[in-house]
Amino acid sequence: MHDPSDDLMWMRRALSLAEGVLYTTTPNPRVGCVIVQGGRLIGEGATQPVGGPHAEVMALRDAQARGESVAGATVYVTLEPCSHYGRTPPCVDALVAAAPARVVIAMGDPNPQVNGQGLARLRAAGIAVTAGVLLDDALALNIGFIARMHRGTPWMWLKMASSLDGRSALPNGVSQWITGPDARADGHHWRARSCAVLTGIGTVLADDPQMNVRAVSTPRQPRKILLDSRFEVPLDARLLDGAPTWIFTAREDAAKAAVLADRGIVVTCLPDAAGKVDLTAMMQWLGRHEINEVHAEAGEKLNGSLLRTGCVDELLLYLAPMLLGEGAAMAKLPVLTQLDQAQRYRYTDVRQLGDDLRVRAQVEAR
Ligand code: AOF
Ligand code: ZN
Repeated sequence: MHDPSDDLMWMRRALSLAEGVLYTTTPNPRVGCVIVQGGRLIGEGATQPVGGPHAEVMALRDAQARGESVAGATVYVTLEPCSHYGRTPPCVDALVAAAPARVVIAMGDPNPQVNGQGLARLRAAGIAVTAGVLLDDALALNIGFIARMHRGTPWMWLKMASSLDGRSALPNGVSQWITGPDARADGHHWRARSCAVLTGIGTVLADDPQMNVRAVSTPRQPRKILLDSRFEVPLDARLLDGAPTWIFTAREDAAKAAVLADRGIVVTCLPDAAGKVDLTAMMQWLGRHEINEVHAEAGEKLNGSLLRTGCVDELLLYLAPMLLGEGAAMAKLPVLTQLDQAQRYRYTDVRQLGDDLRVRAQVEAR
């Protein structure tokens, strides 16, 4: 018989391997795999950057390199092994060939090309399967991949920094720095794990930000997304350097788009009835282009639009222990007349980072 506490211990290790590739696997999910023979770890691995081997193949290779046989072993993997030919061949084929006695997974693969077939193929080959070990941790690790597979759009978190009274800038525009270095570094961790960092033209014109990852080390810079309804972006904006940028506009300017295209910048015109960028259409466009997680960081106007249109799944709030009185709000939202009109959130995590608080909250279904 298997000891459930062993299953938890090895799955925890597989999850931490997946955590170790948090910044690098997009658009693929982060997956970790551990192979155990007679209570001894004989191989482990994690998903390689897109087009490279999956976690299971890395772990099987690791076992082989150590001269270990996987026959009769237990394989712990944080996601159901794939059963399809994508950019790489099916992991179930490699597993069946290696003949472990048992495969333990945390969560099924929501990819419709897999979706249970991986487990079915393992069982058909006589391999025992246990599913659902540390399921919630596995779900959190790939929240964007799951959202894209289920609903076709990415998971978006909106990062905002403010005083305790919710002010994100002084009336004269000064906003650097409300929160301290620990909160800023944490913000860069969230940028680094995202597939794309999104901001608006207001922020570009006011601050000329780079919108890249600097405070944490990463081999991959996220893509950048600029929302620019009137297509006003200056050609020397710092955001346009570095990782490739996608610009969404509501105004055609073929000549300017051509100049940007030469620099690898894709401009897409997606106007709504009011002459702004159609944010719902943009989210669908991003889903079709394999964006799992969007880190949004903008000014009060775009923040308000993203919230109002239901693009935002999660708030990532950094709260500095100060009061500013007057100043810009975190987000410009319509005036309400009754409390039950307010969008509600559920706190998922609260912690102190340096002098500041970080509050995470997920949107409640309305
Ligand atoms: C696994 N192990 O480590 C990952 C899996 O194009 P491919 O061949 O890289 O396949 C990508 C799909 O494979 C992805 O959409 C998801 O369904 C699954 N990811 N599967 O067995 C892994 N990253
Ligand atoms: Zn695979």
